[in-house]
Amino acid sequence: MSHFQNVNTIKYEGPDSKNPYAFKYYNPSETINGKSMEELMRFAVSYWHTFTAGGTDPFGEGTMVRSYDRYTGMDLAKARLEASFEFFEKMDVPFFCFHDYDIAPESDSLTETFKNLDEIVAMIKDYLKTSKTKLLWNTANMFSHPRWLSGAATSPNADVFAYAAAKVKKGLEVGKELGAENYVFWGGREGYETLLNTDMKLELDNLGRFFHMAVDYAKEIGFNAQFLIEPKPKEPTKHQYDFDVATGIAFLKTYGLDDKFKFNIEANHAILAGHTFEHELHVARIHGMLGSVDANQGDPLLGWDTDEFPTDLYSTTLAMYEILKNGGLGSGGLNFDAKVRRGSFDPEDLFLAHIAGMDSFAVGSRVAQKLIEDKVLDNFIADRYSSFREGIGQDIVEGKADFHKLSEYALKLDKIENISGRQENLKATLNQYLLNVSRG
Ligand code: XUL
Ligand code: CO
Repeated sequence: MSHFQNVNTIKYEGPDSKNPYAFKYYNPSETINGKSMEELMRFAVSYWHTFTAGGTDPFGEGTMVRSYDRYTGMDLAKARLEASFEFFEKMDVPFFCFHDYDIAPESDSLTETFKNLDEIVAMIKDYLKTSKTKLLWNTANMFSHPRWLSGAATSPNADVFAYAAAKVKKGLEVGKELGAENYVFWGGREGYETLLNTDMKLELDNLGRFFHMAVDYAKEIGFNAQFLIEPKPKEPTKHQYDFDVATGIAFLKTYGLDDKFKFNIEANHAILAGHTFEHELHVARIHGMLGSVDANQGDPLLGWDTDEFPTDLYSTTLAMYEILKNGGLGSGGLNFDAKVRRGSFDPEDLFLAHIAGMDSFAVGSRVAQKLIEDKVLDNFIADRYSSFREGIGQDIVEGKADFHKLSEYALKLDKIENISGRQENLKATLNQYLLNVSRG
């Protein structure tokens, strides 16, 4: 049966198209710096927002109207799966992502939970034989069930730690079975509420131990996916341990894990951490740890993780700038960790939302590539730091200066001449590129 009978496969029709069910800017085969848009952006649909979530919020019930609403339990899981592969095909996306809990119902018995999972995983494996859409990453939900109330690998309860290990062990096996290119760790409840009841050192050491066990097990079973940490500063916990990329790097280096992990950076999480999306991408990139992206956007008027579909062209442009400078995302991709608003309850809205996100990133990729080609920012930045390419600056960079030499030099300086940072002009140039380049 068809779950989306009102929608056909979405095609590129160009910027003048008035067809809502067509891409205006995302042209999968168009080349950006030697890669097709499809290969460069590697879009993924997130199973949880698109198929599992029903539109509940803390104040109200779900609003989504879906073809599989009449089912429950495993029947619901199977109907959703059928809908998901129809959706992937019609959206023509190369990837999808899921938590174990999104694809198969959990029960209080771990044995039964794994049995449910195995049944659905076998079905996914069958779909993957003929589907163009592959698994970008999978992960374990270790935050929804009440057992995780004080964390998973950072729980004060060793039984919970063991349970979490069993879930991730299974997740790694599932990832291998389905050919996942990455495995994600988002620290759902890995954080704390108050130091009055928390042994932070033990919790962090345990998290380090947990990640080492995961690395060892993946190696043991020959699962070669890239491991990714997804930072988020708060929500659901008050103090989340993987606060942002910089905190994550410090953690990974402290526990000797920095060569085993990269980051999955989510736009809305960056904002919650008080950063821009591009800041987080940049920090990861300059440390060689930009792995994948959860593409969404927050709302500046709301202080929580609203997970909106990305439509802000400044943000997509500056994000694609970092991604292109990174030489692409390697085994990562742009996963729409984004949900339609409660008022957008039709199944068709799922297509319209993904089109909006994919078109926005397509514009961003074109504009960013042109900015890079024309060396607009590179030249400006090179000039701004030119004092480090000659004289005393070169000595500093080459390690030929110490405080004696620098102080001698400074004492002889008549006056210091700074140059303008030209921020406003650079923003105007960005606007000019956005308006001139976006149409392709
Ligand atoms: C939560 C979030 C998660 C992760 C995967 O804010 O982003 O969905 O992406 O667990
Ligand atoms: Co996410």
